[in-house]
Amino acid sequence: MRLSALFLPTLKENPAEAQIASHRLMLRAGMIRQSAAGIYSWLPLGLRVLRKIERIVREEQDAAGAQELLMPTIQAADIWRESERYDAYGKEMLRFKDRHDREMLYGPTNEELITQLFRDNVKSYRDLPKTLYHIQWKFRDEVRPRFGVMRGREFLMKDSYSFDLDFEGAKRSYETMFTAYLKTFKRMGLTAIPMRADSGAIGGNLTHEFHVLAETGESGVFYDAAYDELAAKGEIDLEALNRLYAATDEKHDPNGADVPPPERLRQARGIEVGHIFYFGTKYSKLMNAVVTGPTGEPVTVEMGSYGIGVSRLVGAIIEAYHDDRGIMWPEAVAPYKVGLINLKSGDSACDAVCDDLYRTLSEQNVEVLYDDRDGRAGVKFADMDLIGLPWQLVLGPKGLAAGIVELKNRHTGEKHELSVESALARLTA
Ligand code: 5CA
Repeated sequence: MRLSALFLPTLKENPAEAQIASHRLMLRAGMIRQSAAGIYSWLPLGLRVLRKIERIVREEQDAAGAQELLMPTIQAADIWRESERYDAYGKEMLRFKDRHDREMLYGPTNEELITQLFRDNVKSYRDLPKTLYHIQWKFRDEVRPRFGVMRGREFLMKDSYSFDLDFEGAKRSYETMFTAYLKTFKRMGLTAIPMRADSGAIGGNLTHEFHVLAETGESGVFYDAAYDELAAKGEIDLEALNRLYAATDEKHDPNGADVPPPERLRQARGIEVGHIFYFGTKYSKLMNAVVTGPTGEPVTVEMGSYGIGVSRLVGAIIEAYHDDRGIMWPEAVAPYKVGLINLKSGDSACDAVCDDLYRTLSEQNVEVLYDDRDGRAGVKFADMDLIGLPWQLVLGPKGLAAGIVELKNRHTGEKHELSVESALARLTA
């Protein structure tokens, strides 16, 4: 993409309404614009990141055996009456009537709809287990939408739902998702700490919130230092993890684990990027999701639900990866891998070499944003640092004369002067 053509409305000043870094930077880097409180348009640069996160989430869900479908954003009120949540949900649910005076709502989550789909279409234990998911926009009329996409009213969520014949099966489905979540966040460059959440009676041990550590997180998190060691391994022993102390704000471990000694107690703030939950027959009982079991008896299915805040993750990743000049995208979710800076656009020699680099990289499927604008070098450097592409490839008349380009790593700040060929080799390796 040529920057001269890209719809990228960057801002020089910090917008007054933004209180945290990710919100500020998403506005300044031209990723989003607010359309109403907690409701955003995603501009091209922001949308590319959102899509990359979505793709990682999708790949890991598919790898875990979950199947994608797509449910609508608008739902009928009836099914929410069946589950007895229509009144209980309160003002967070956006309700309205269609032209026939039927009560409708903009879905805040999809337990009801998926349970209806399941009960109308699955009749036998032979069709179990099943885990189904979608990636869809939700609406929750939050009292205090804030921090940009972190707590929006309209937001993109991945939600999966598992259906099993018995508790053992449900536990397996839960553990499969648990592992998939760790892999998912790790691929985005994030360490997400799984914290047992308080679920009341039904969930027991089987509910976790995944928190990305960040100073601006909305939740206080307290956990055993051994968590970090377990999390680093990738494949996590859920039993071992569940024995460790972990608690959110109230400092009370829902599982009753003892508070570790001070030297092993980690205290931080966290952003909840995922939440998984076993809820047994809560919905299947009320909504009559029953299959025929192996001996012909009716079995009410066991369910769980598994959410990831896809749009919130964009903000969470920025909270984890930025400095005072801008964003520092991990490569897996960066909108482009390389920013190519032409220091003297309009100079025929510089243009020729840059155009050539741009073409060669594009042909090799390296995603390049090419700053071909007329303008001062300082502005180009500042914009490139702001939008935070992992690599900057800089070419000016001086370098050109000596046959070299500069390759800068946005994370480390390291700069290398290289021949055009070796810069290309590095970026395409
Ligand atoms: N159906 C369940 C799946 S467990 C559910 O809705 N869970 S949830 O309420 O915890 O939401 C799942 C994830 O969506 C949260 O972990 C969070 O990352 C994200 N999320 C929730 N509310 C918002 C919001 N207002 N703005 C942005 N992301 C949100």
